[in-house]
Amino acid sequence: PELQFPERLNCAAELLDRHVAEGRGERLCLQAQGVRWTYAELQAQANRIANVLTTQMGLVPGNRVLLCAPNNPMMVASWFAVVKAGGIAVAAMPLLRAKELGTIIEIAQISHALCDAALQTEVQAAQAANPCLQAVRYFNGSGLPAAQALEPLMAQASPHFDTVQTAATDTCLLGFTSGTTGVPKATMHFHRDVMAICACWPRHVLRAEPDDVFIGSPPLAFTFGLGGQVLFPMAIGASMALLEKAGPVQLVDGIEQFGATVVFTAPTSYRVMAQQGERLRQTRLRKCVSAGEALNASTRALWKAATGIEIIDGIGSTEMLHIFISHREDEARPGATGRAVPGYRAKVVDEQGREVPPGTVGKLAVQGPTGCRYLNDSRQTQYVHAGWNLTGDAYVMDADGYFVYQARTDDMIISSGYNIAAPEVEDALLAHAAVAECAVIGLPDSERGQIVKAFVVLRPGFAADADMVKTLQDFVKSTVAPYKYPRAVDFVAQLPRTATGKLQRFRLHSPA
Ligand code: 3UK
Repeated sequence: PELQFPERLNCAAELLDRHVAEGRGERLCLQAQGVRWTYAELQAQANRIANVLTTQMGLVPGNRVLLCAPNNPMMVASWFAVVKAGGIAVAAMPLLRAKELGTIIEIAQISHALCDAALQTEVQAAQAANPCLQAVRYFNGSGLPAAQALEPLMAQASPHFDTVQTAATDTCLLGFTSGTTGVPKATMHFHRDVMAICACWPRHVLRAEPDDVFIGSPPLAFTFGLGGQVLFPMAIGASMALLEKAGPVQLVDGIEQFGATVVFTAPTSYRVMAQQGERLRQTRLRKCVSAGEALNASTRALWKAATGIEIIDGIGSTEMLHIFISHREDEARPGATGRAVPGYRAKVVDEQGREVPPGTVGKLAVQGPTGCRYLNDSRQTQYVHAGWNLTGDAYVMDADGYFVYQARTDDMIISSGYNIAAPEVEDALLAHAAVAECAVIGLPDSERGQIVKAFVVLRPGFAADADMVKTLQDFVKSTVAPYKYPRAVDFVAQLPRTATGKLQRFRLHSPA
């Protein structure tokens, strides 16, 4: 891929202004409930907000701006406004409470905020506790005091704004890690990084067209969602459809209503949506991307049977900004995440950082145009070793360069000397018709060191009793090596997940 960028580069100019300048301003850019914006319209909105930020709110290049909203058009316009003005966009998950917002405001030294009025209570409480946050405006509200509403200022502002000529290596966004463990970390990404992710995975793996309509479930504060639903469609002049609530049901409705052709969501969501296979076959949907968690072979097969579409799996991370191992749908290998994305290199290493032969379990190491840069965080050295990013995942590479996910390195269970990857047992359980969702952990055991314990959410109509435990144990023994079967099984109503839908196995270790 072409990864040479000029010294002066503003990714908002590349993704938004360029289309208007080159005569594509009247193309559809963004749809949402009751909204249809062309590229020119999104640009005008972003420009008005950029003018408000710089002339009314005192923003100067380099300032960090908190963006807090569900996935809606004003969130996208605000993102482009901040980046056009040379600011740094810091998007926060819409469900965060004042205390969590306060942590982000403090770590990122946020000076300005543009937030959805629906989240005003929490943002106001966070602002009261964090004086570095000086100027806040709310959008999408009705009856807000004039001193707080964004739209009245936008109405007076010019729809023209000269995008700030930032350096390619200026930071344009801070992404916070999803917090499966400990205090969140802020990762810094440059204008160049945004263009680099657009030049790698979407061009070589996704291969979407300008007439594609992108849709998805992840919040735009999650770089998986930002890339898949905003940056990638705009890089090719395609369009996005935004959903404020994007559970599996709303997502199927949205695909139908907006004529979406490309969907980004997580494995759990595919499992539920697969029940609507007949309906989905009547839509324009043609490309389905899964990331955030390992995609089980059974979920891939279930989706293909329901819709006829082969899922494009990909592993990415907040630290790397987006996907670095993936595969085209015509090269999918069930059970494998894929191969290194053009532009990236990947290998499996041992504890000493030496590459291990194909077929051996080890730690995943990746290198490419993007990579981990934590903001003021000593944990940088845990992620980056000798120029290689260690993602914290255990992987095996096969002879063809396909990478097969095993577990988070913390989720390898060692029982009586056997290495057991929690996700492999989950995969085996999920293949049973009674299992809706499940999570597997290693439980401390005086005799075996650890034993395999499963938490299972049953599908409606199945009884959570001792017979079911035995049925599931026998089922696992019949499909994977018997020593991997769950010696303990608990039935639960739901599993602990992060705002981005990621399983929090650590919370199952101490069910407080
Ligand atoms: C896990 C996967 C197996 C893996 C992300 C695409 O998930 C994203 O970022 P996060 O920082 O988490 C990173 C970690 O999540 N993971 C993600 N995708 C897969 N494991 N198969 C997968 N396909 O443990 C990784 O280290 O929240 C994903 C694009 C951008 C992202 N930020």
